[in-house]
Amino acid sequence: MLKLYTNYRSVSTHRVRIALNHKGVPYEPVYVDSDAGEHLKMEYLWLNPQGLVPALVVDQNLIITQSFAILEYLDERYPERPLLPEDVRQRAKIRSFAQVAVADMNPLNIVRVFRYMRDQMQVPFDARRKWFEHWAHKGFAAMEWMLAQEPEQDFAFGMSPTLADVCLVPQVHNGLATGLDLSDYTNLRRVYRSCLSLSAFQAAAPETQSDTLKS
Ligand SMILES: N[C@@H](CCC(=O)N[C@@H](CS)C(=O)NCC(=O)O)C(=O)O
Repeated sequence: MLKLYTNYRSVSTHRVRIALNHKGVPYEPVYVDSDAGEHLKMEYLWLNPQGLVPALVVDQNLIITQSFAILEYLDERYPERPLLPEDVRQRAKIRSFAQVAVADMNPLNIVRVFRYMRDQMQVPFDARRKWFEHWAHKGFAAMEWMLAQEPEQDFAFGMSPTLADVCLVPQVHNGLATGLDLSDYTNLRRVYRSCLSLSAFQAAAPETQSDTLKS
């Protein structure tokens, strides 16, 4: 069975849980407590030398890191309920949209960035919060604009979820959980609501994970 190294707070891992649930692929979660520094221990660095979650262990010869690489692997390996459509132009749009979250929003606003600012640069809390809000809104505003160009449908790019929705939902969840005002992003909120009506998204939510319930 697939093993997913995960933790409830990780936006990147949230994406992977959604995709696994959507595909109906069973997996064993292995919880990595980043507050306790487990992600930086040698035992975990063998799996992901970046010291970041997620890591997906497929078998002893294949460990996949980087959530987007994992998402694409899952979509190719389990083609039922595809997360990318046939149409090559639509695929390009979906990837562009998803990468706003994956490549540009999330990396600027993760724990190691804030720890570095706090511990190595002595950046005070208010300035760190300003940084967080600035880069989050830059990304959300671009995504909102991209969706505004599309016909209004249940999901970001059509009538079923794609990688766009898989990458949007964890980012919006994180924004809401950290007190960002997302009221201006009407299209993003509409798509978020549609996604949350699906069990694949509900079962992937941070608040339903076993490591959340323990802490
Ligand atoms: N580009 C990587 C990013 C992974 C990443 O940033 N993981 C975060 C959680 S979302 C992490 O492990 N953070 C630990 C830290 O910042 O110390 C991916 O998409 O998998």
